[in-house]
Amino acid sequence: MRLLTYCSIFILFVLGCTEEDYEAATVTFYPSLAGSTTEPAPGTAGTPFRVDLVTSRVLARESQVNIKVAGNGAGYGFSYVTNPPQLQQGIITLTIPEGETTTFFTITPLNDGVVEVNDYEYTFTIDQFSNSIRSSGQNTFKFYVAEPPLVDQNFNDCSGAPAAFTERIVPGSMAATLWACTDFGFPNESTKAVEANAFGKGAGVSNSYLILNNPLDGTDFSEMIINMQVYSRFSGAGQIRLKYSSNYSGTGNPEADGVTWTEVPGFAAQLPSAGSRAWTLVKSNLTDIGDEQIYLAIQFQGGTTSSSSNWRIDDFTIKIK
Ligand SMILES: [Ca+2]
Ligand SMILES: [Ca+2]
Repeated sequence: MRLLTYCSIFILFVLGCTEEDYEAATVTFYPSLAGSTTEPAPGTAGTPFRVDLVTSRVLARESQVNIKVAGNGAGYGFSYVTNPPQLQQGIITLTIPEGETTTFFTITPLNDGVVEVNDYEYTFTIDQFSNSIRSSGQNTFKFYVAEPPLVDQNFNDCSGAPAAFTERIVPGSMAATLWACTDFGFPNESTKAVEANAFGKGAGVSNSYLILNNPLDGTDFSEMIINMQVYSRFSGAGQIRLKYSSNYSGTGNPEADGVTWTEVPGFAAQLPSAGSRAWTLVKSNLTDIGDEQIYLAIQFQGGTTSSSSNWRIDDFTIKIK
C-alpha cells in the first residue's frame, strides 16, 4: 500500500513535470519584429517576405496559432497575399507539428492599381493559440510596403547632364550650362546628384530651368507630393525655385511670350540657407492642378560669374494620389 502510494505520487510528479516541461509553450515573433519592401510595378510579381515565429520549447502536440492582420490599402488579394492563404479574411492560421519549435508565413505585396500616398502599413498580431501553446511573447509584427513613386531620381547614373531632365536657358541670361552632375550627392560623396552653380561661368545673370522631361497629367491625380534633398555649399547671389507651368510647350525658351510659371507653395520656405552645408529634405504638396498637363522645373536665377550660391538636388521623387 505504501509502495503503491509512492508510485502514484511518483507518477503524478512525472506527469506533472511532463505538463510543465513539454506542454506549456510560448509563441513569439522571432528574430524580427518588422520588415519592409516596395510595391511591385504594375504587371510584375512581388517578392514573398518571410516572417518567422518560434516557440519557447518543443511542442508535445501539434498546435495552431491564429494571426490577425490589420492594415490599410485595398486588402487581401488586392494589395497583398499571404502563404498560407487566409481562409478567413484577416486571419492567418499556422500549424506547428508536434516536436517542432518554428513556423513561418510569407506576405507578398501586389500592385493594387491604387495610389496609397502614405504607403501601406500592416500589423500582424498573434491572436489565438491551441494545444501546447499557452501564451505569446513578442506578439506583433509590422510590415511596411512603400508605394512606388511616379518619378524617382537618385541621379546616381548622372553623366554629363541628369537623365529625365533637360536644362533650358532663358535667352539673354547667362549662356553657360548651369545644371550639371556632381559627385557630392546625398548623403555624401558616395552618390551623385545634380547641381546648379553660376560661379566662373561668364557674362550675364543666371536664369536657367531644369525641366522634368515628361509632363504630368493632372487628370491622373488630385494631389502631387514632390520631395527632394537639397544642399548648398557656397553662399552668394542666386536662388532656386520649384515651379510648374500648364502652358509651356516642353521645348525652347521657358519664358517665351505667354508662358507662365507658378511657384510650388511652401518650397522656398523650406530651403536651407545658401552656404549652410547641410542636406535638407524639402517636401512639397501641389493640390490645385486642374485636368491639364503640367511641366515641372527647378529654376536657378540670379547667380553671376563673380557671386553665385550653389544648389545640389538629390533623391527627387514625385508621388501622386
Ligand atoms: Ca498601390
Ligand atoms: Ca544620388
